[in-house]
Amino acid sequence: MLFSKCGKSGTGTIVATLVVVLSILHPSLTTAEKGKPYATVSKLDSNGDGKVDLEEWPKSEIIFNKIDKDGDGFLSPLDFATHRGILLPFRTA
Ligand SMILES: [Ca+2]
Ligand SMILES: [Ca+2]
Repeated sequence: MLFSKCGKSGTGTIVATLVVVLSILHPSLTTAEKGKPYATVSKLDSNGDGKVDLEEWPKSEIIFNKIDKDGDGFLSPLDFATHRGILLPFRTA
């Protein structure tokens, strides 16, 4: 038992159960930490339209086009998530 050292009254078991329940209810708690596609977009999005265009993109156009999976000329959170092979987490901010 992973949390068996946490206490004599079973607190560790309760905490472990909560962690499992939370990770089932909110898979975004784990996936959001993995890629942060929303954070990536908001960091680069200087005109605030919610996506990154080529002028806002600091790297090469070749990389831009690789990440732009739907080919609309903008990098959205979904483009980044798809590019990184992760599910787009629920938006929390
Ligand atoms: Ca933008
Ligand atoms: Ca796109």
